[in-house]
Amino acid sequence: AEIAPGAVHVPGWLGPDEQRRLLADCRAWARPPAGLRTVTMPNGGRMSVRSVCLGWHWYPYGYARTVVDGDGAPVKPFPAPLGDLARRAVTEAYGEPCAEPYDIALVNFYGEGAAMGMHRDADERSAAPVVSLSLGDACVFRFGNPGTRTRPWTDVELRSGDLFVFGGPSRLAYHGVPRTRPGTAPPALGLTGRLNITLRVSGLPG
Ligand code: MD3
Ligand code: FE
Repeated sequence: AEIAPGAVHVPGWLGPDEQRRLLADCRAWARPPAGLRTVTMPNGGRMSVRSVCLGWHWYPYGYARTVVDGDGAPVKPFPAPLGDLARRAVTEAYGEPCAEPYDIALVNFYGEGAAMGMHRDADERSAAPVVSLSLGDACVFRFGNPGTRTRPWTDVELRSGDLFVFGGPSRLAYHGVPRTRPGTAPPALGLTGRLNITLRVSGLPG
């Protein structure tokens, strides 16, 4: 379903086996060095989600090859299979792949009570679509508009296995996750909480 121009939601895109495999990979990526960490914003606030990056390390507000705001370790490499997954996801949503290769994965873990305020993802130097994959608990995803952090917005329920692609006019829209729904993960997945994986094109040199 197209929620807004360029914002395409594909519920249940990943089957149970693909979800289990991706979760196992996320657990491996979460281990130190350069593992799961809490991000501190320049104003001193700490994000309630914990995150790990592959390919390029996101910090507020830029990308680096090492965990500049954490253990200082080199960021883990971007796995080629995630590039293939991003390409398939964009093709599923838009009918054709993206010309640029994907080189960033950002994995966000939402424990009970975690949320993400309204923000825009503007640190990439590419207009390529952002690919979002959800695992575990469902959440309320809030999609706003490019010009303002405030209403009008659209709330969409994201569930385990859902794909969302944000490109074109939606690429710089405000968005956030006001709440998750604890206890709604598929029991067979074996995840307490929610994981979101976003795949991105950095636009940065190799
Ligand atoms: C719309 N993550 O990592 S995914 C983020 O569920 C982020 O963890 C949320 O926002 C999460 O930056 C929402 C959906 C999403 C991701 C990136 C976008 C929506 C987007 C980039 C541009 C527009
Ligand atoms: Fe975002």
